[in-house]
Amino acid sequence: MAAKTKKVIVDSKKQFDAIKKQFETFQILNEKGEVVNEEAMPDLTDDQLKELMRRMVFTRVLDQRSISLNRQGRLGFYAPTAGQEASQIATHFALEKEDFVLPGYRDVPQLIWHGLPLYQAFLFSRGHFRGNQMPDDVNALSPQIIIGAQYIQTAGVALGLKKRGKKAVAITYTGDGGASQGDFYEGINFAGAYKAPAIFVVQNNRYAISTPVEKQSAAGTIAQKAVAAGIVGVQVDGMDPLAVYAATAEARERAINGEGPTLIETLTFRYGPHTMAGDDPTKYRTKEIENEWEQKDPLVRFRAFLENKGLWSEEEETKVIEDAKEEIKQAIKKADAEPKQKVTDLMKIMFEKMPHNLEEQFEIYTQKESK
Ligand SMILES: Cc1ncc(C[n+]2csc(CCOP(=O)(O)OP(=O)(O)O)c2C)c(N)n1
Repeated sequence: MAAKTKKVIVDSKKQFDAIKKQFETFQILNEKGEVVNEEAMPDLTDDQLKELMRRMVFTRVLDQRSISLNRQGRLGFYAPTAGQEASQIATHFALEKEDFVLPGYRDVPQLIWHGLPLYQAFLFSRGHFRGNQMPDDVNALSPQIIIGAQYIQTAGVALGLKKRGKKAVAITYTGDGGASQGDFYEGINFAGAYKAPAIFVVQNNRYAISTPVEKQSAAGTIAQKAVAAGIVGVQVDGMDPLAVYAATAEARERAINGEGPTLIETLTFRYGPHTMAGDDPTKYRTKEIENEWEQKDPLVRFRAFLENKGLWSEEEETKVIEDAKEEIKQAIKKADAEPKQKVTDLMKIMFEKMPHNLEEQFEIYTQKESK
């Protein structure tokens, strides 16, 4: 039988308390849109503040329209984004065009703001290969479906940027569920060891489909997982666009100055279902929880902040909404006009040189399609 030690080697409470203190949630705007952290206010012009709001409103409209287009059978795969606009749009707002974006399936808005034409985003949703072909001037990969895999790819892309001497970063996104994957740990660890200019974002929307974050990990925060990788970690109020922007801008600065990657955990919530493929959130979360999070809404909060500064009005927002609806309408038309994809298209884009064992099948399909 093992003898009981007399000395307390680790005071577990002390250790956990110290970690908790280190990863307190960073916030600039409270739920009412009041500035509670003046010294952390990012240096954004009035026009930039308005542009950030415009992009978040556009993204909310896009979400609403995408959900109804999906219900009409006009879109395929769709993962709702409402509630997560600050986490998505304000992280992206801190980037430059030369930065690389490696999104997950819920991160189509960041791709659009990075330059992916909207009609191509709709084609992605329809499983059309054109939706996965980034234009040459858009530094991005198409959305990753394998949970966490983009974290490893980001470490590699970031290291590539560093080796080529580029002053640019690679940013990636996953959810709280993704932060339990092996790929997540491998990605942050590798990037840390090589001081690769990466920004790893975890949008902690509290559920991995129906699994609550409390069942995901015993760690008090996801941000603290950075410690084991020897990188900087920060937990941010993910419903506060200014805090999200400031934390990302600072992470970018560190990355391009050779100080290595940052793990950013944004505390957020998705109002809708996990995807449009039959998930029913009422089975795993209460109306009270949903109401509680809706009080924190990033658009409501940022609108109040801008209105107080005399920078936003109802008319302005109505115009953004109407313009967004029109843009979406035109993009759907353009997606509808795209030629249907053929089996031979898929085979052609998959291989630079067709493997000989597929050549026969390629011939068969070529003949079938010509009829
Ligand atoms: C490797 C892998 N395992 C399982 C799945 C199935 N799956 C799709 S989404 C999902 C939950 C992911 O949750 P989270 O990372 O929290 O992101 P969220 O969808 O909430 O944004 C799972 C398990 C998958 N796509 N890939």
